[in-house]
Amino acid sequence: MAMHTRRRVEMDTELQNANAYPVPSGITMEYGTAGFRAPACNLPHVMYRMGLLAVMRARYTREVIGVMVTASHNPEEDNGVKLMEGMGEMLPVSWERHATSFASAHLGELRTQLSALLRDCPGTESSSPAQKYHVLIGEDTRASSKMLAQAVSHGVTDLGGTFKNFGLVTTPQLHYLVASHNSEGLIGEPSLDGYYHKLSEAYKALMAQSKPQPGNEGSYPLTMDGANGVGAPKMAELLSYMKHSLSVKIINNGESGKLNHECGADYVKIGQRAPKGLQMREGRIYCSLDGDADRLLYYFVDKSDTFHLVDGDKISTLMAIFIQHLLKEAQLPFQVSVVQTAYANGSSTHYFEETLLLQVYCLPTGVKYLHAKAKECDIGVYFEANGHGTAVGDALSDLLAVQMMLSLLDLSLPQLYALYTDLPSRQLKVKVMDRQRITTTDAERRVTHPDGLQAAIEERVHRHLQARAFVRPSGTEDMVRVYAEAETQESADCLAHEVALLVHRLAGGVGEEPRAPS
Ligand code: NG1
Ligand code: ZN
Repeated sequence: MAMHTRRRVEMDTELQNANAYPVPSGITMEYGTAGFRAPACNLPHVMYRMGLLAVMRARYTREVIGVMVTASHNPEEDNGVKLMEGMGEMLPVSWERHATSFASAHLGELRTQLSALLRDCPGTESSSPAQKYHVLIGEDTRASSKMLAQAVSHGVTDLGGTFKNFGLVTTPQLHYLVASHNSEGLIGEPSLDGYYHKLSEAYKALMAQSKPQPGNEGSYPLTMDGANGVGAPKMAELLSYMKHSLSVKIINNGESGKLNHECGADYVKIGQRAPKGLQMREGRIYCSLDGDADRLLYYFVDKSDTFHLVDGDKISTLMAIFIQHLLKEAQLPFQVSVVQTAYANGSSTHYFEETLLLQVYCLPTGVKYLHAKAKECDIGVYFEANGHGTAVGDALSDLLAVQMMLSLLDLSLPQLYALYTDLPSRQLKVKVMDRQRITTTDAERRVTHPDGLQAAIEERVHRHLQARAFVRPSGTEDMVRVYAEAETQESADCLAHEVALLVHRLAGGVGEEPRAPS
């Protein structure tokens, strides 16, 4: 009874900021692969509610919870939020539905949902005052991020939680801060200084084992495109810890350009071209981050100025080779497996299976799925083709890892690129009335609804050589994504366009029919 009274008091006297965050009419959102994403103006109420949910989750897990305000590679006008916990993992799938129902709950419903969650919290009755529930907040460089982070903090304090807003951090830096807080410093000092220190010292120690050879990676200067986002200033901070062990020229550092606009990892990957304005030169290597620095891609031009992309698949190739090499040296019998999504280039899958003789798994889009599968393996290597790797996908640590592995294997980026030849591919987007009407199976490689769409896709695929195509609703944009690959670029472009037309016709396309890629 006493327990019941205490809970009621909590619910009745708090939520004093709730009235400042009403749910706008006609807006419903789903907590997807990357949390919530939407135009920033539609998000204040969601942020406030995620502050509340973070405290509930902290209560439930007895751990410090992170809330990152970012929309990653989306345009500057969008924003988003995702929760992270424990050792920096994503919110478990079982709590995503709470996030979804909180996001559109009006005050009365919110109280009911909070009470229901509280009832389910193990050991709530014996817990000490709410002050022990602590939330770490991070923001990207978007103009809206400050105000939205403040809305999160209002949610936290309304439930009696405490928070620390770290301000501008990369998404992976917040993952680190959460994990290091929860491990009481075991994985490093819970501060940005601790993060930089840990990364730079590990890099220096590993690089001390490399014997620079003429013509190896040491002689390829690196230029990094920061997507005009948070990764640029954070890379500059990291470099100040590296002393002379790494030199990187940073472009698109946010001083003049717009976030993710004609630059950044998504622009480079989708368009298979350099960021706008970058004059690439043979003999240099280049890389791009996305807006919150959890994706990394490399690229270079050859003698004839042809652009070549070293994407997430090629980075996982490098990692798998490196780990195999270490296992061989140490004579350890572990099996290395590679976990991919349907977006992995068919040539990479073939190379892993046939040349490196590794087990390959295909999982639905979203690193949380890949991470879960990788944990079942002896050693699991995973990257999405777009350069998002590991559960936190830290582009800064991945950059150090790539530089280190190339150096220790005495391999150049063009040599890594040449290990196998990607099949030409094309990605397109189609706007439909309700993208959730499209359902898929077999790790998103086959459509199950609407009827007839899968058969029509297959019929088109058969018209092309070495071809494959699939469609799925995006979890981060209000779009259906189309992917096609085939023997030639022309064929891949044509197939992607044909499939996009099918989606438009059979799945309720909005506006004009999709145009052929130019
Ligand atoms: P959606 O919008 O669900 O396709 C995109 C990426 C994912 C993942 C998330 C989160 C592609 C095709 N999709 O998801 O791989 O990185 O963003 O950032 O690249
Ligand atoms: Zn990102």
